[in-house]
Amino acid sequence: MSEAYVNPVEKLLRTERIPHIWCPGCGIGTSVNCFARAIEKTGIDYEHLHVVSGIGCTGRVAGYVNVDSFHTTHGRAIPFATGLSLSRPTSKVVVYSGDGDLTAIGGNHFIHAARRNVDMTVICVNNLTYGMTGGQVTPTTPQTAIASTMPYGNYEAAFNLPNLADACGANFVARWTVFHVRQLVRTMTKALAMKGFTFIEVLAPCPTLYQRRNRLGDGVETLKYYKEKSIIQNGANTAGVGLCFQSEIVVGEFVERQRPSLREEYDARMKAVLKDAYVPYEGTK
Ligand SMILES: Cc1ncc(C[n+]2csc(CCOP(=O)(O)OP(=O)(O)O)c2C)c(N)n1
Ligand code: SF4
Repeated sequence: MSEAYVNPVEKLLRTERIPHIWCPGCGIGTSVNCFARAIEKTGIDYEHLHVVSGIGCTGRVAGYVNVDSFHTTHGRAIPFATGLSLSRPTSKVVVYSGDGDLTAIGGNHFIHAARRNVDMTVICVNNLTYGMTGGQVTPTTPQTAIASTMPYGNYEAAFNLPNLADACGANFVARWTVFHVRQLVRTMTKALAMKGFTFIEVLAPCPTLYQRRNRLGDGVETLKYYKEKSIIQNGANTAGVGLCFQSEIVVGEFVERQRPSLREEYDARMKAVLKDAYVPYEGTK
């Protein structure tokens, strides 16, 4: 008798919570599939993996992954994760967040965690809009794009998220779209194994609120756009990877550096001042 087919990511999902809330063609689920595969590749002990989300459609990820996870308040995934990371030195902490959650209400936390190089991997599903609350403009909505709060087209300058993370000193910065599933798994695997603040932007369609309002078709149309307009440029200068409406998309692993993490800086400073009296915190097993 042939063996029953088992979905390789199934054990990383809380299947009892499925069906999930995401719309057909939404890119968040694809990113989670890649994340689950990356977790498998790293071989991380699930006991030592914590996923933290804020609020929004992407914020639901914490509820669907079958590891220790936390659904926190809007914009506050990073401060929550910072405490967790400092108190669990042997664990890997992942923040899974939407662009609005992470860089609008959560923007200050994002830049300071990158500056301090806190040990965490931040995965930002960037669908260029507030999905859950009705398609309002976010700090990443490209100029001229229509949003529910920008009916005549957005006139605000957008954040270039890889450049923001890079400028703040993040140890690792990358961007892929949900079309680039193999590359995304590889990059997630790498980031999960690194120390310090590692950041991955994942461009994903929101067919219900962004694509429809901008007459860009469904999720498949968006994947075709990602396929045709993406240029892979590993090591690209992040200053040049900003997004314009329906423009070319530069993707790849842009930054990799070995700056000491916040914990390493703390230990080094305390050791320098207190000498043998200082006992580094090893955490609880
Ligand atoms: C303090 C506070 N302000 C506003 C909200 C409403 N709110 C819930 S989700 C959300 C936006 C989420 O957008 P994004 O992070 O881009 O995620 P997406 O839904 O697109 O995945 C907002 C404004 C809230 N829950 N709490
Ligand atoms: S509203 Fe947009 S982001 Fe939210 S589940 Fe639907 S397609 Fe995805």
